Amino acid sequence: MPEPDLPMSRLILHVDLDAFYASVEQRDHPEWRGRPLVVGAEPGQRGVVATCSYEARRFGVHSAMPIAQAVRRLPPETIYVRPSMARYAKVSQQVMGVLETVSPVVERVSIDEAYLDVSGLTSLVGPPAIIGAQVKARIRQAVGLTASVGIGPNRLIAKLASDVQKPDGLTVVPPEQVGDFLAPMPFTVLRGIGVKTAPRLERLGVKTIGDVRQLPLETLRQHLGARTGIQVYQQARGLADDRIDPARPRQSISRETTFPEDVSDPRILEETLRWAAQEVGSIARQTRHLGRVVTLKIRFHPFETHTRSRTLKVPTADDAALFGAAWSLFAAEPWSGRPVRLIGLGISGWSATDGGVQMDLFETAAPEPCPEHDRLAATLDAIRNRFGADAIQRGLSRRSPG
Ligand code: DCP
Ligand code: MG
Repeated sequence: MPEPDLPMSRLILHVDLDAFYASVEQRDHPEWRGRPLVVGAEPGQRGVVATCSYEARRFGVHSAMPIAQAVRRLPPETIYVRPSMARYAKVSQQVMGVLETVSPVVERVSIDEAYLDVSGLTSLVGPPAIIGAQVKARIRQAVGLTASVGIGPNRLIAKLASDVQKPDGLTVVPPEQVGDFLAPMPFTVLRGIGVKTAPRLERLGVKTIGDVRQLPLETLRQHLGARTGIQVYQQARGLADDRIDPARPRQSISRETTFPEDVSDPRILEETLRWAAQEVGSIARQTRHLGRVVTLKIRFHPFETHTRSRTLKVPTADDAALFGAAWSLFAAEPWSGRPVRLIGLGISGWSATDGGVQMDLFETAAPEPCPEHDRLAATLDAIRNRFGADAIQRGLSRRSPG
């Protein structure tokens, strides 16, 4: 079968801040710069690392590692701080504001990362490397933080490119270099490869994306199913989604955490789900999605995965409602004490008919049947900025989910 041509037209930029929470802390506390720093649970308490500075990563510490394990690895001069979500959310808003001055087509995908379509900028600004350097410089100027930028013909290439030279990286992958760029990477970075599909490819002797490219489409369809087969076939050739849409209707919005070591402490699971709810809620509000269906995903050692869903009476994008629903799904099962490999939550079941996105609830006064609920959802981020995340969390967690 002939190799398909790569699309020539789009220029997609992915930007991801470096060690985001930790970098904000080092920015605001100059005496902490250049030192290992962990943002997350307090040492001696239960909980996990939210993130850590690159100085701490040298000791093998990373996000979602239990704090006790991190403490064992890190030197005594390490700084430990609790997260200040309000501050990070504010910096995130500032960064997204900067990106909107670069291109009108910005899609925020998490607290510290976004995609931009910069196709139209080459004639105005210059080649992709200049555009990327400008984005980094503007972020640094506005908020004093470094970001890593990847530029390529689509989302997949841009995202992988932003990751290869972290921190403070800038990687441009022109269409004609996409094949060489992907070939040595592990095939697991491709979208759609999960715990079921990865072993199937491994049994075929596949390790890298270059190996995947050696397989005929028919073989991939046979082993992965028709849909995933063709998706993996195309991605291995650098073909992927190149649409950037600030308010893209999505099937679902979700966040999950895979623990480096299995966790059975319910407090760690609770804290991790709270973080996921904050991320999901924040993205849903930003992209104007209200969903009715909250899904809890959990995986026990080694690959036993369960999902449980609950349909809420009132559609929501509210962190506390999301967390409450997911946590009650967890509590309703006889899972207590079992070692958990992965936990996460998602929202779907959008409430409107206009392509899944309901704008009105955010624009106008909150509707029946629960005005208080929707007003709270819409203003949650603003209140967080003023009073701090803890105040909000305590206040909302007393309300009943849904
Ligand atoms: N985060 C978290 N818990 C996780 C993963 C992330 O609380 N399991 C938070 C802390 C991070 C922020 O989200 O600072 C952004 O996540 P990233 O995956 O982008 O990680 P960092 O920005 O910290 O590091 P990197 O330089 O690898 O992007
Ligand atoms: Mg980051």
